[in-house]
Amino acid sequence: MIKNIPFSSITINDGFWKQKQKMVRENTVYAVYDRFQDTGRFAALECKWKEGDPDTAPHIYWDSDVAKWIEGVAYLTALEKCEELEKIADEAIENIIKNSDEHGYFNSHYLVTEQDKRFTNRMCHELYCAGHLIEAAVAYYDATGKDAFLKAMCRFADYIEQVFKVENSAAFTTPGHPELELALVRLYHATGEKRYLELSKYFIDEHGTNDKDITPEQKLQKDFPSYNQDEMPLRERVEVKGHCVRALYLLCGMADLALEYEDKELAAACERCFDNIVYKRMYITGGVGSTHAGETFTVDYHLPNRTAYAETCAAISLAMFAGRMQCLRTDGRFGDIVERVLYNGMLSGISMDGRSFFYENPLEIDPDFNDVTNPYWGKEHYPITQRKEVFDCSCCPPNLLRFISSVAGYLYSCDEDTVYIHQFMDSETDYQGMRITQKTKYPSEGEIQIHLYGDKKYVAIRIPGWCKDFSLDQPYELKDGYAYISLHGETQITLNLQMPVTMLAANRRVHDNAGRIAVMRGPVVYCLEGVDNGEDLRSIHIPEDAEFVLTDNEFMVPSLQTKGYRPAGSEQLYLPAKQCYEEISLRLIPYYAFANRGASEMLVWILQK
Ligand code: FUB
Ligand code: ZN
Repeated sequence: MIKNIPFSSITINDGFWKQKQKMVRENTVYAVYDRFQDTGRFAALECKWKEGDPDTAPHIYWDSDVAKWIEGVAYLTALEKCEELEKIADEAIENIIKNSDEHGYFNSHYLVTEQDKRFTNRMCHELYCAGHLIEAAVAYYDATGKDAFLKAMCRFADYIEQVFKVENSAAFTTPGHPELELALVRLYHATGEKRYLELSKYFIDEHGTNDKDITPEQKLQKDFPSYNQDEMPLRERVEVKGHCVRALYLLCGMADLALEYEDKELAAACERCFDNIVYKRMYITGGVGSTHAGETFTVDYHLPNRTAYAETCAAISLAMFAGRMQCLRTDGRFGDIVERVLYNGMLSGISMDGRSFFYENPLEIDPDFNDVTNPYWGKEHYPITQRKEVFDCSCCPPNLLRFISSVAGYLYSCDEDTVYIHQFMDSETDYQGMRITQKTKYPSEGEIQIHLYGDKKYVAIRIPGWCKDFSLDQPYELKDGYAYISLHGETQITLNLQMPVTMLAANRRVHDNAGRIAVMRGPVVYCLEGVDNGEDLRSIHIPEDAEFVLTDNEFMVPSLQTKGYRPAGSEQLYLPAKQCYEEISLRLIPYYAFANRGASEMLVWILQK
């Protein structure tokens, strides 16, 4: 069985991800803590709120926000202890344990508002919050050896098993927001208790089969069952639908169980959904979610740029899913998607200083249009144009914290014969007698010096799908996107990935992008910003023979300079198609860096002349 090498066995030494991890350690973890303090998320764990109190009751998913923050602290602690953060986490954990009821149940909303309403409303996130608390408890135990939180979450999981699997006494059968499924697999790995794996399998097997899970009102809403992927048993799925984060956390649980039970049917359903996403429902940035209405997928090739939803959590959950797929079957396509998310659709969700965030990640911004209001129903929905420090639904900031802190977990997998190199980061790894070192300036440069020591027979290095020209200084065999090299003791390998600037077109069915190109270099998607290139970016053309020059490194990877053409200004609303164009110099920056210099137009898909 292929297993990922844990991030805690890997030290990121330098370069891109060293800086990003420094950012989350020094800024993000405290910025998110401060906002969660301000909004009462930590105080809610004390379960002291009562009817009539001035502040609002703890929200139904605040526990998940704090749980992801604790999980992020656990990952930072695993890499390098921090007394201050551990003290805060310990206090929060103490409150969770102290306020759990006699069954082991914890929920800072239901325990103080609707004691008798627990497990009566599938859409109120109880099992979702339980899942994130379980993940946090596992991570905290792995990082610190402190097992009180883990033991408390085992009691909670036992209670959930009793209510949902043994008694079947809840008002619903399966989680209304998947997350618990993947969390129970982690709890099984942490405790060795197979019944947690079996409880996860119970939820996956039951999902989409119980009429009890759809309320009469929901049945009246067209296609509502697809919102939480309830239309059919999961093994029959051929496409993704509904709420993106729900769908992707569910697919993570499905992939986990396909691996644990060698369930080929489940694995095939995962791969069909992966293909549907990657070939028909994903933005070039790795973002998913084509509408704010329901935060959902829509239909094939519907990928509007200005109203893209592309929630940060959805990008993160896509990388989590793809990371699991590479354990089910070795194919470079999965690592390609992890990489696309890493350097684009996830990273755009956090500012360069790590203190503010996007929930929605559009591919085009024009501030003039973002405030279009309608006298009848108010403001048309457009994503915000500047990052915020906290949201009413603040799921993305702590998700970014935990994801970036543990990003090294996407580097390597291994089985008995082979070590798989999926991603490129300047790092060193010491795991079960294997030592792997990477020296690289990736993604700014395509050279990776790899040094291996250990008893594996082969190393398989992912050759990114975007790379059309590479060199290796060792004999290799290319298979499914990986270069396989035989190992004989210590081995030094130099991989050179040529990364010319390339212009990509979208499938003709993606109507928003007709006649337009997007610019990439290596795994990084680029964009134009008004702050560099003036107004009305959508009318700028780039010639198909454009030459690009690498310029500054203001945003960690090279910015690009090229020639563009802007149509001569006109006050006419409609005018002769044959226009005069003025030649202009254009600056392109990495998409992840947009909106760090004030409100500005932004454009990924640029007209091609
Ligand atoms: O549902 C609460 C949060 O909203 C979850 O983290 C995600 O589903 C996000 O869409
Ligand atoms: Zn989110």
